[in-house]
Amino acid sequence: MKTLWSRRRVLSALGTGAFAGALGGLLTGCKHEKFSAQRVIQIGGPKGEMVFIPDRLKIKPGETVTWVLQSGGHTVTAYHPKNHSAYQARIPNEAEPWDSDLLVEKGATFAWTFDREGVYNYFCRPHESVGMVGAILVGRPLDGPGLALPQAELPALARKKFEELIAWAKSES
Ligand SMILES: [Cu+2]
Repeated sequence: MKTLWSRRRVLSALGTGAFAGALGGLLTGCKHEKFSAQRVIQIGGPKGEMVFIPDRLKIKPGETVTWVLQSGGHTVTAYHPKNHSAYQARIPNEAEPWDSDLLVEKGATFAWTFDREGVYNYFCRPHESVGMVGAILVGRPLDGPGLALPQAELPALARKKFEELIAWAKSES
């Protein structure tokens, strides 16, 4: 029942009733104009593509991003040794890492609130090797692990994607 758990986690993270109403609409598949599209990331493309849409997102400190499963089975996982012992952190120092666990039911959601400024790199556990990765820029692109060039141990397609995402983040300063 990972989906239910995720929804509960999302709802518990909500700050206002208006936002909860908007999210309710989203979860039942309706478009809701009050729901900011800028803070929603689709997981998986309409034809099953292994991508996050958009793959890069700039938000303000304190804002919450909601990922919604559109297709396939995926995770939303921060690069951090707590989530995967093979990895160094690629999120700001002292920021908490997140991991959605596997989402498999269309419409399942995962939400995370970003308090600390900087660049956060994340990936999908099953599909990192095909470059299913993304970046969140919170506030300014402060120097930190998320701006470091990708380590050699990352799969080639993920590394290539991060070179592009890191260049984007730096250009947003
Ligand atoms: Cu995936």
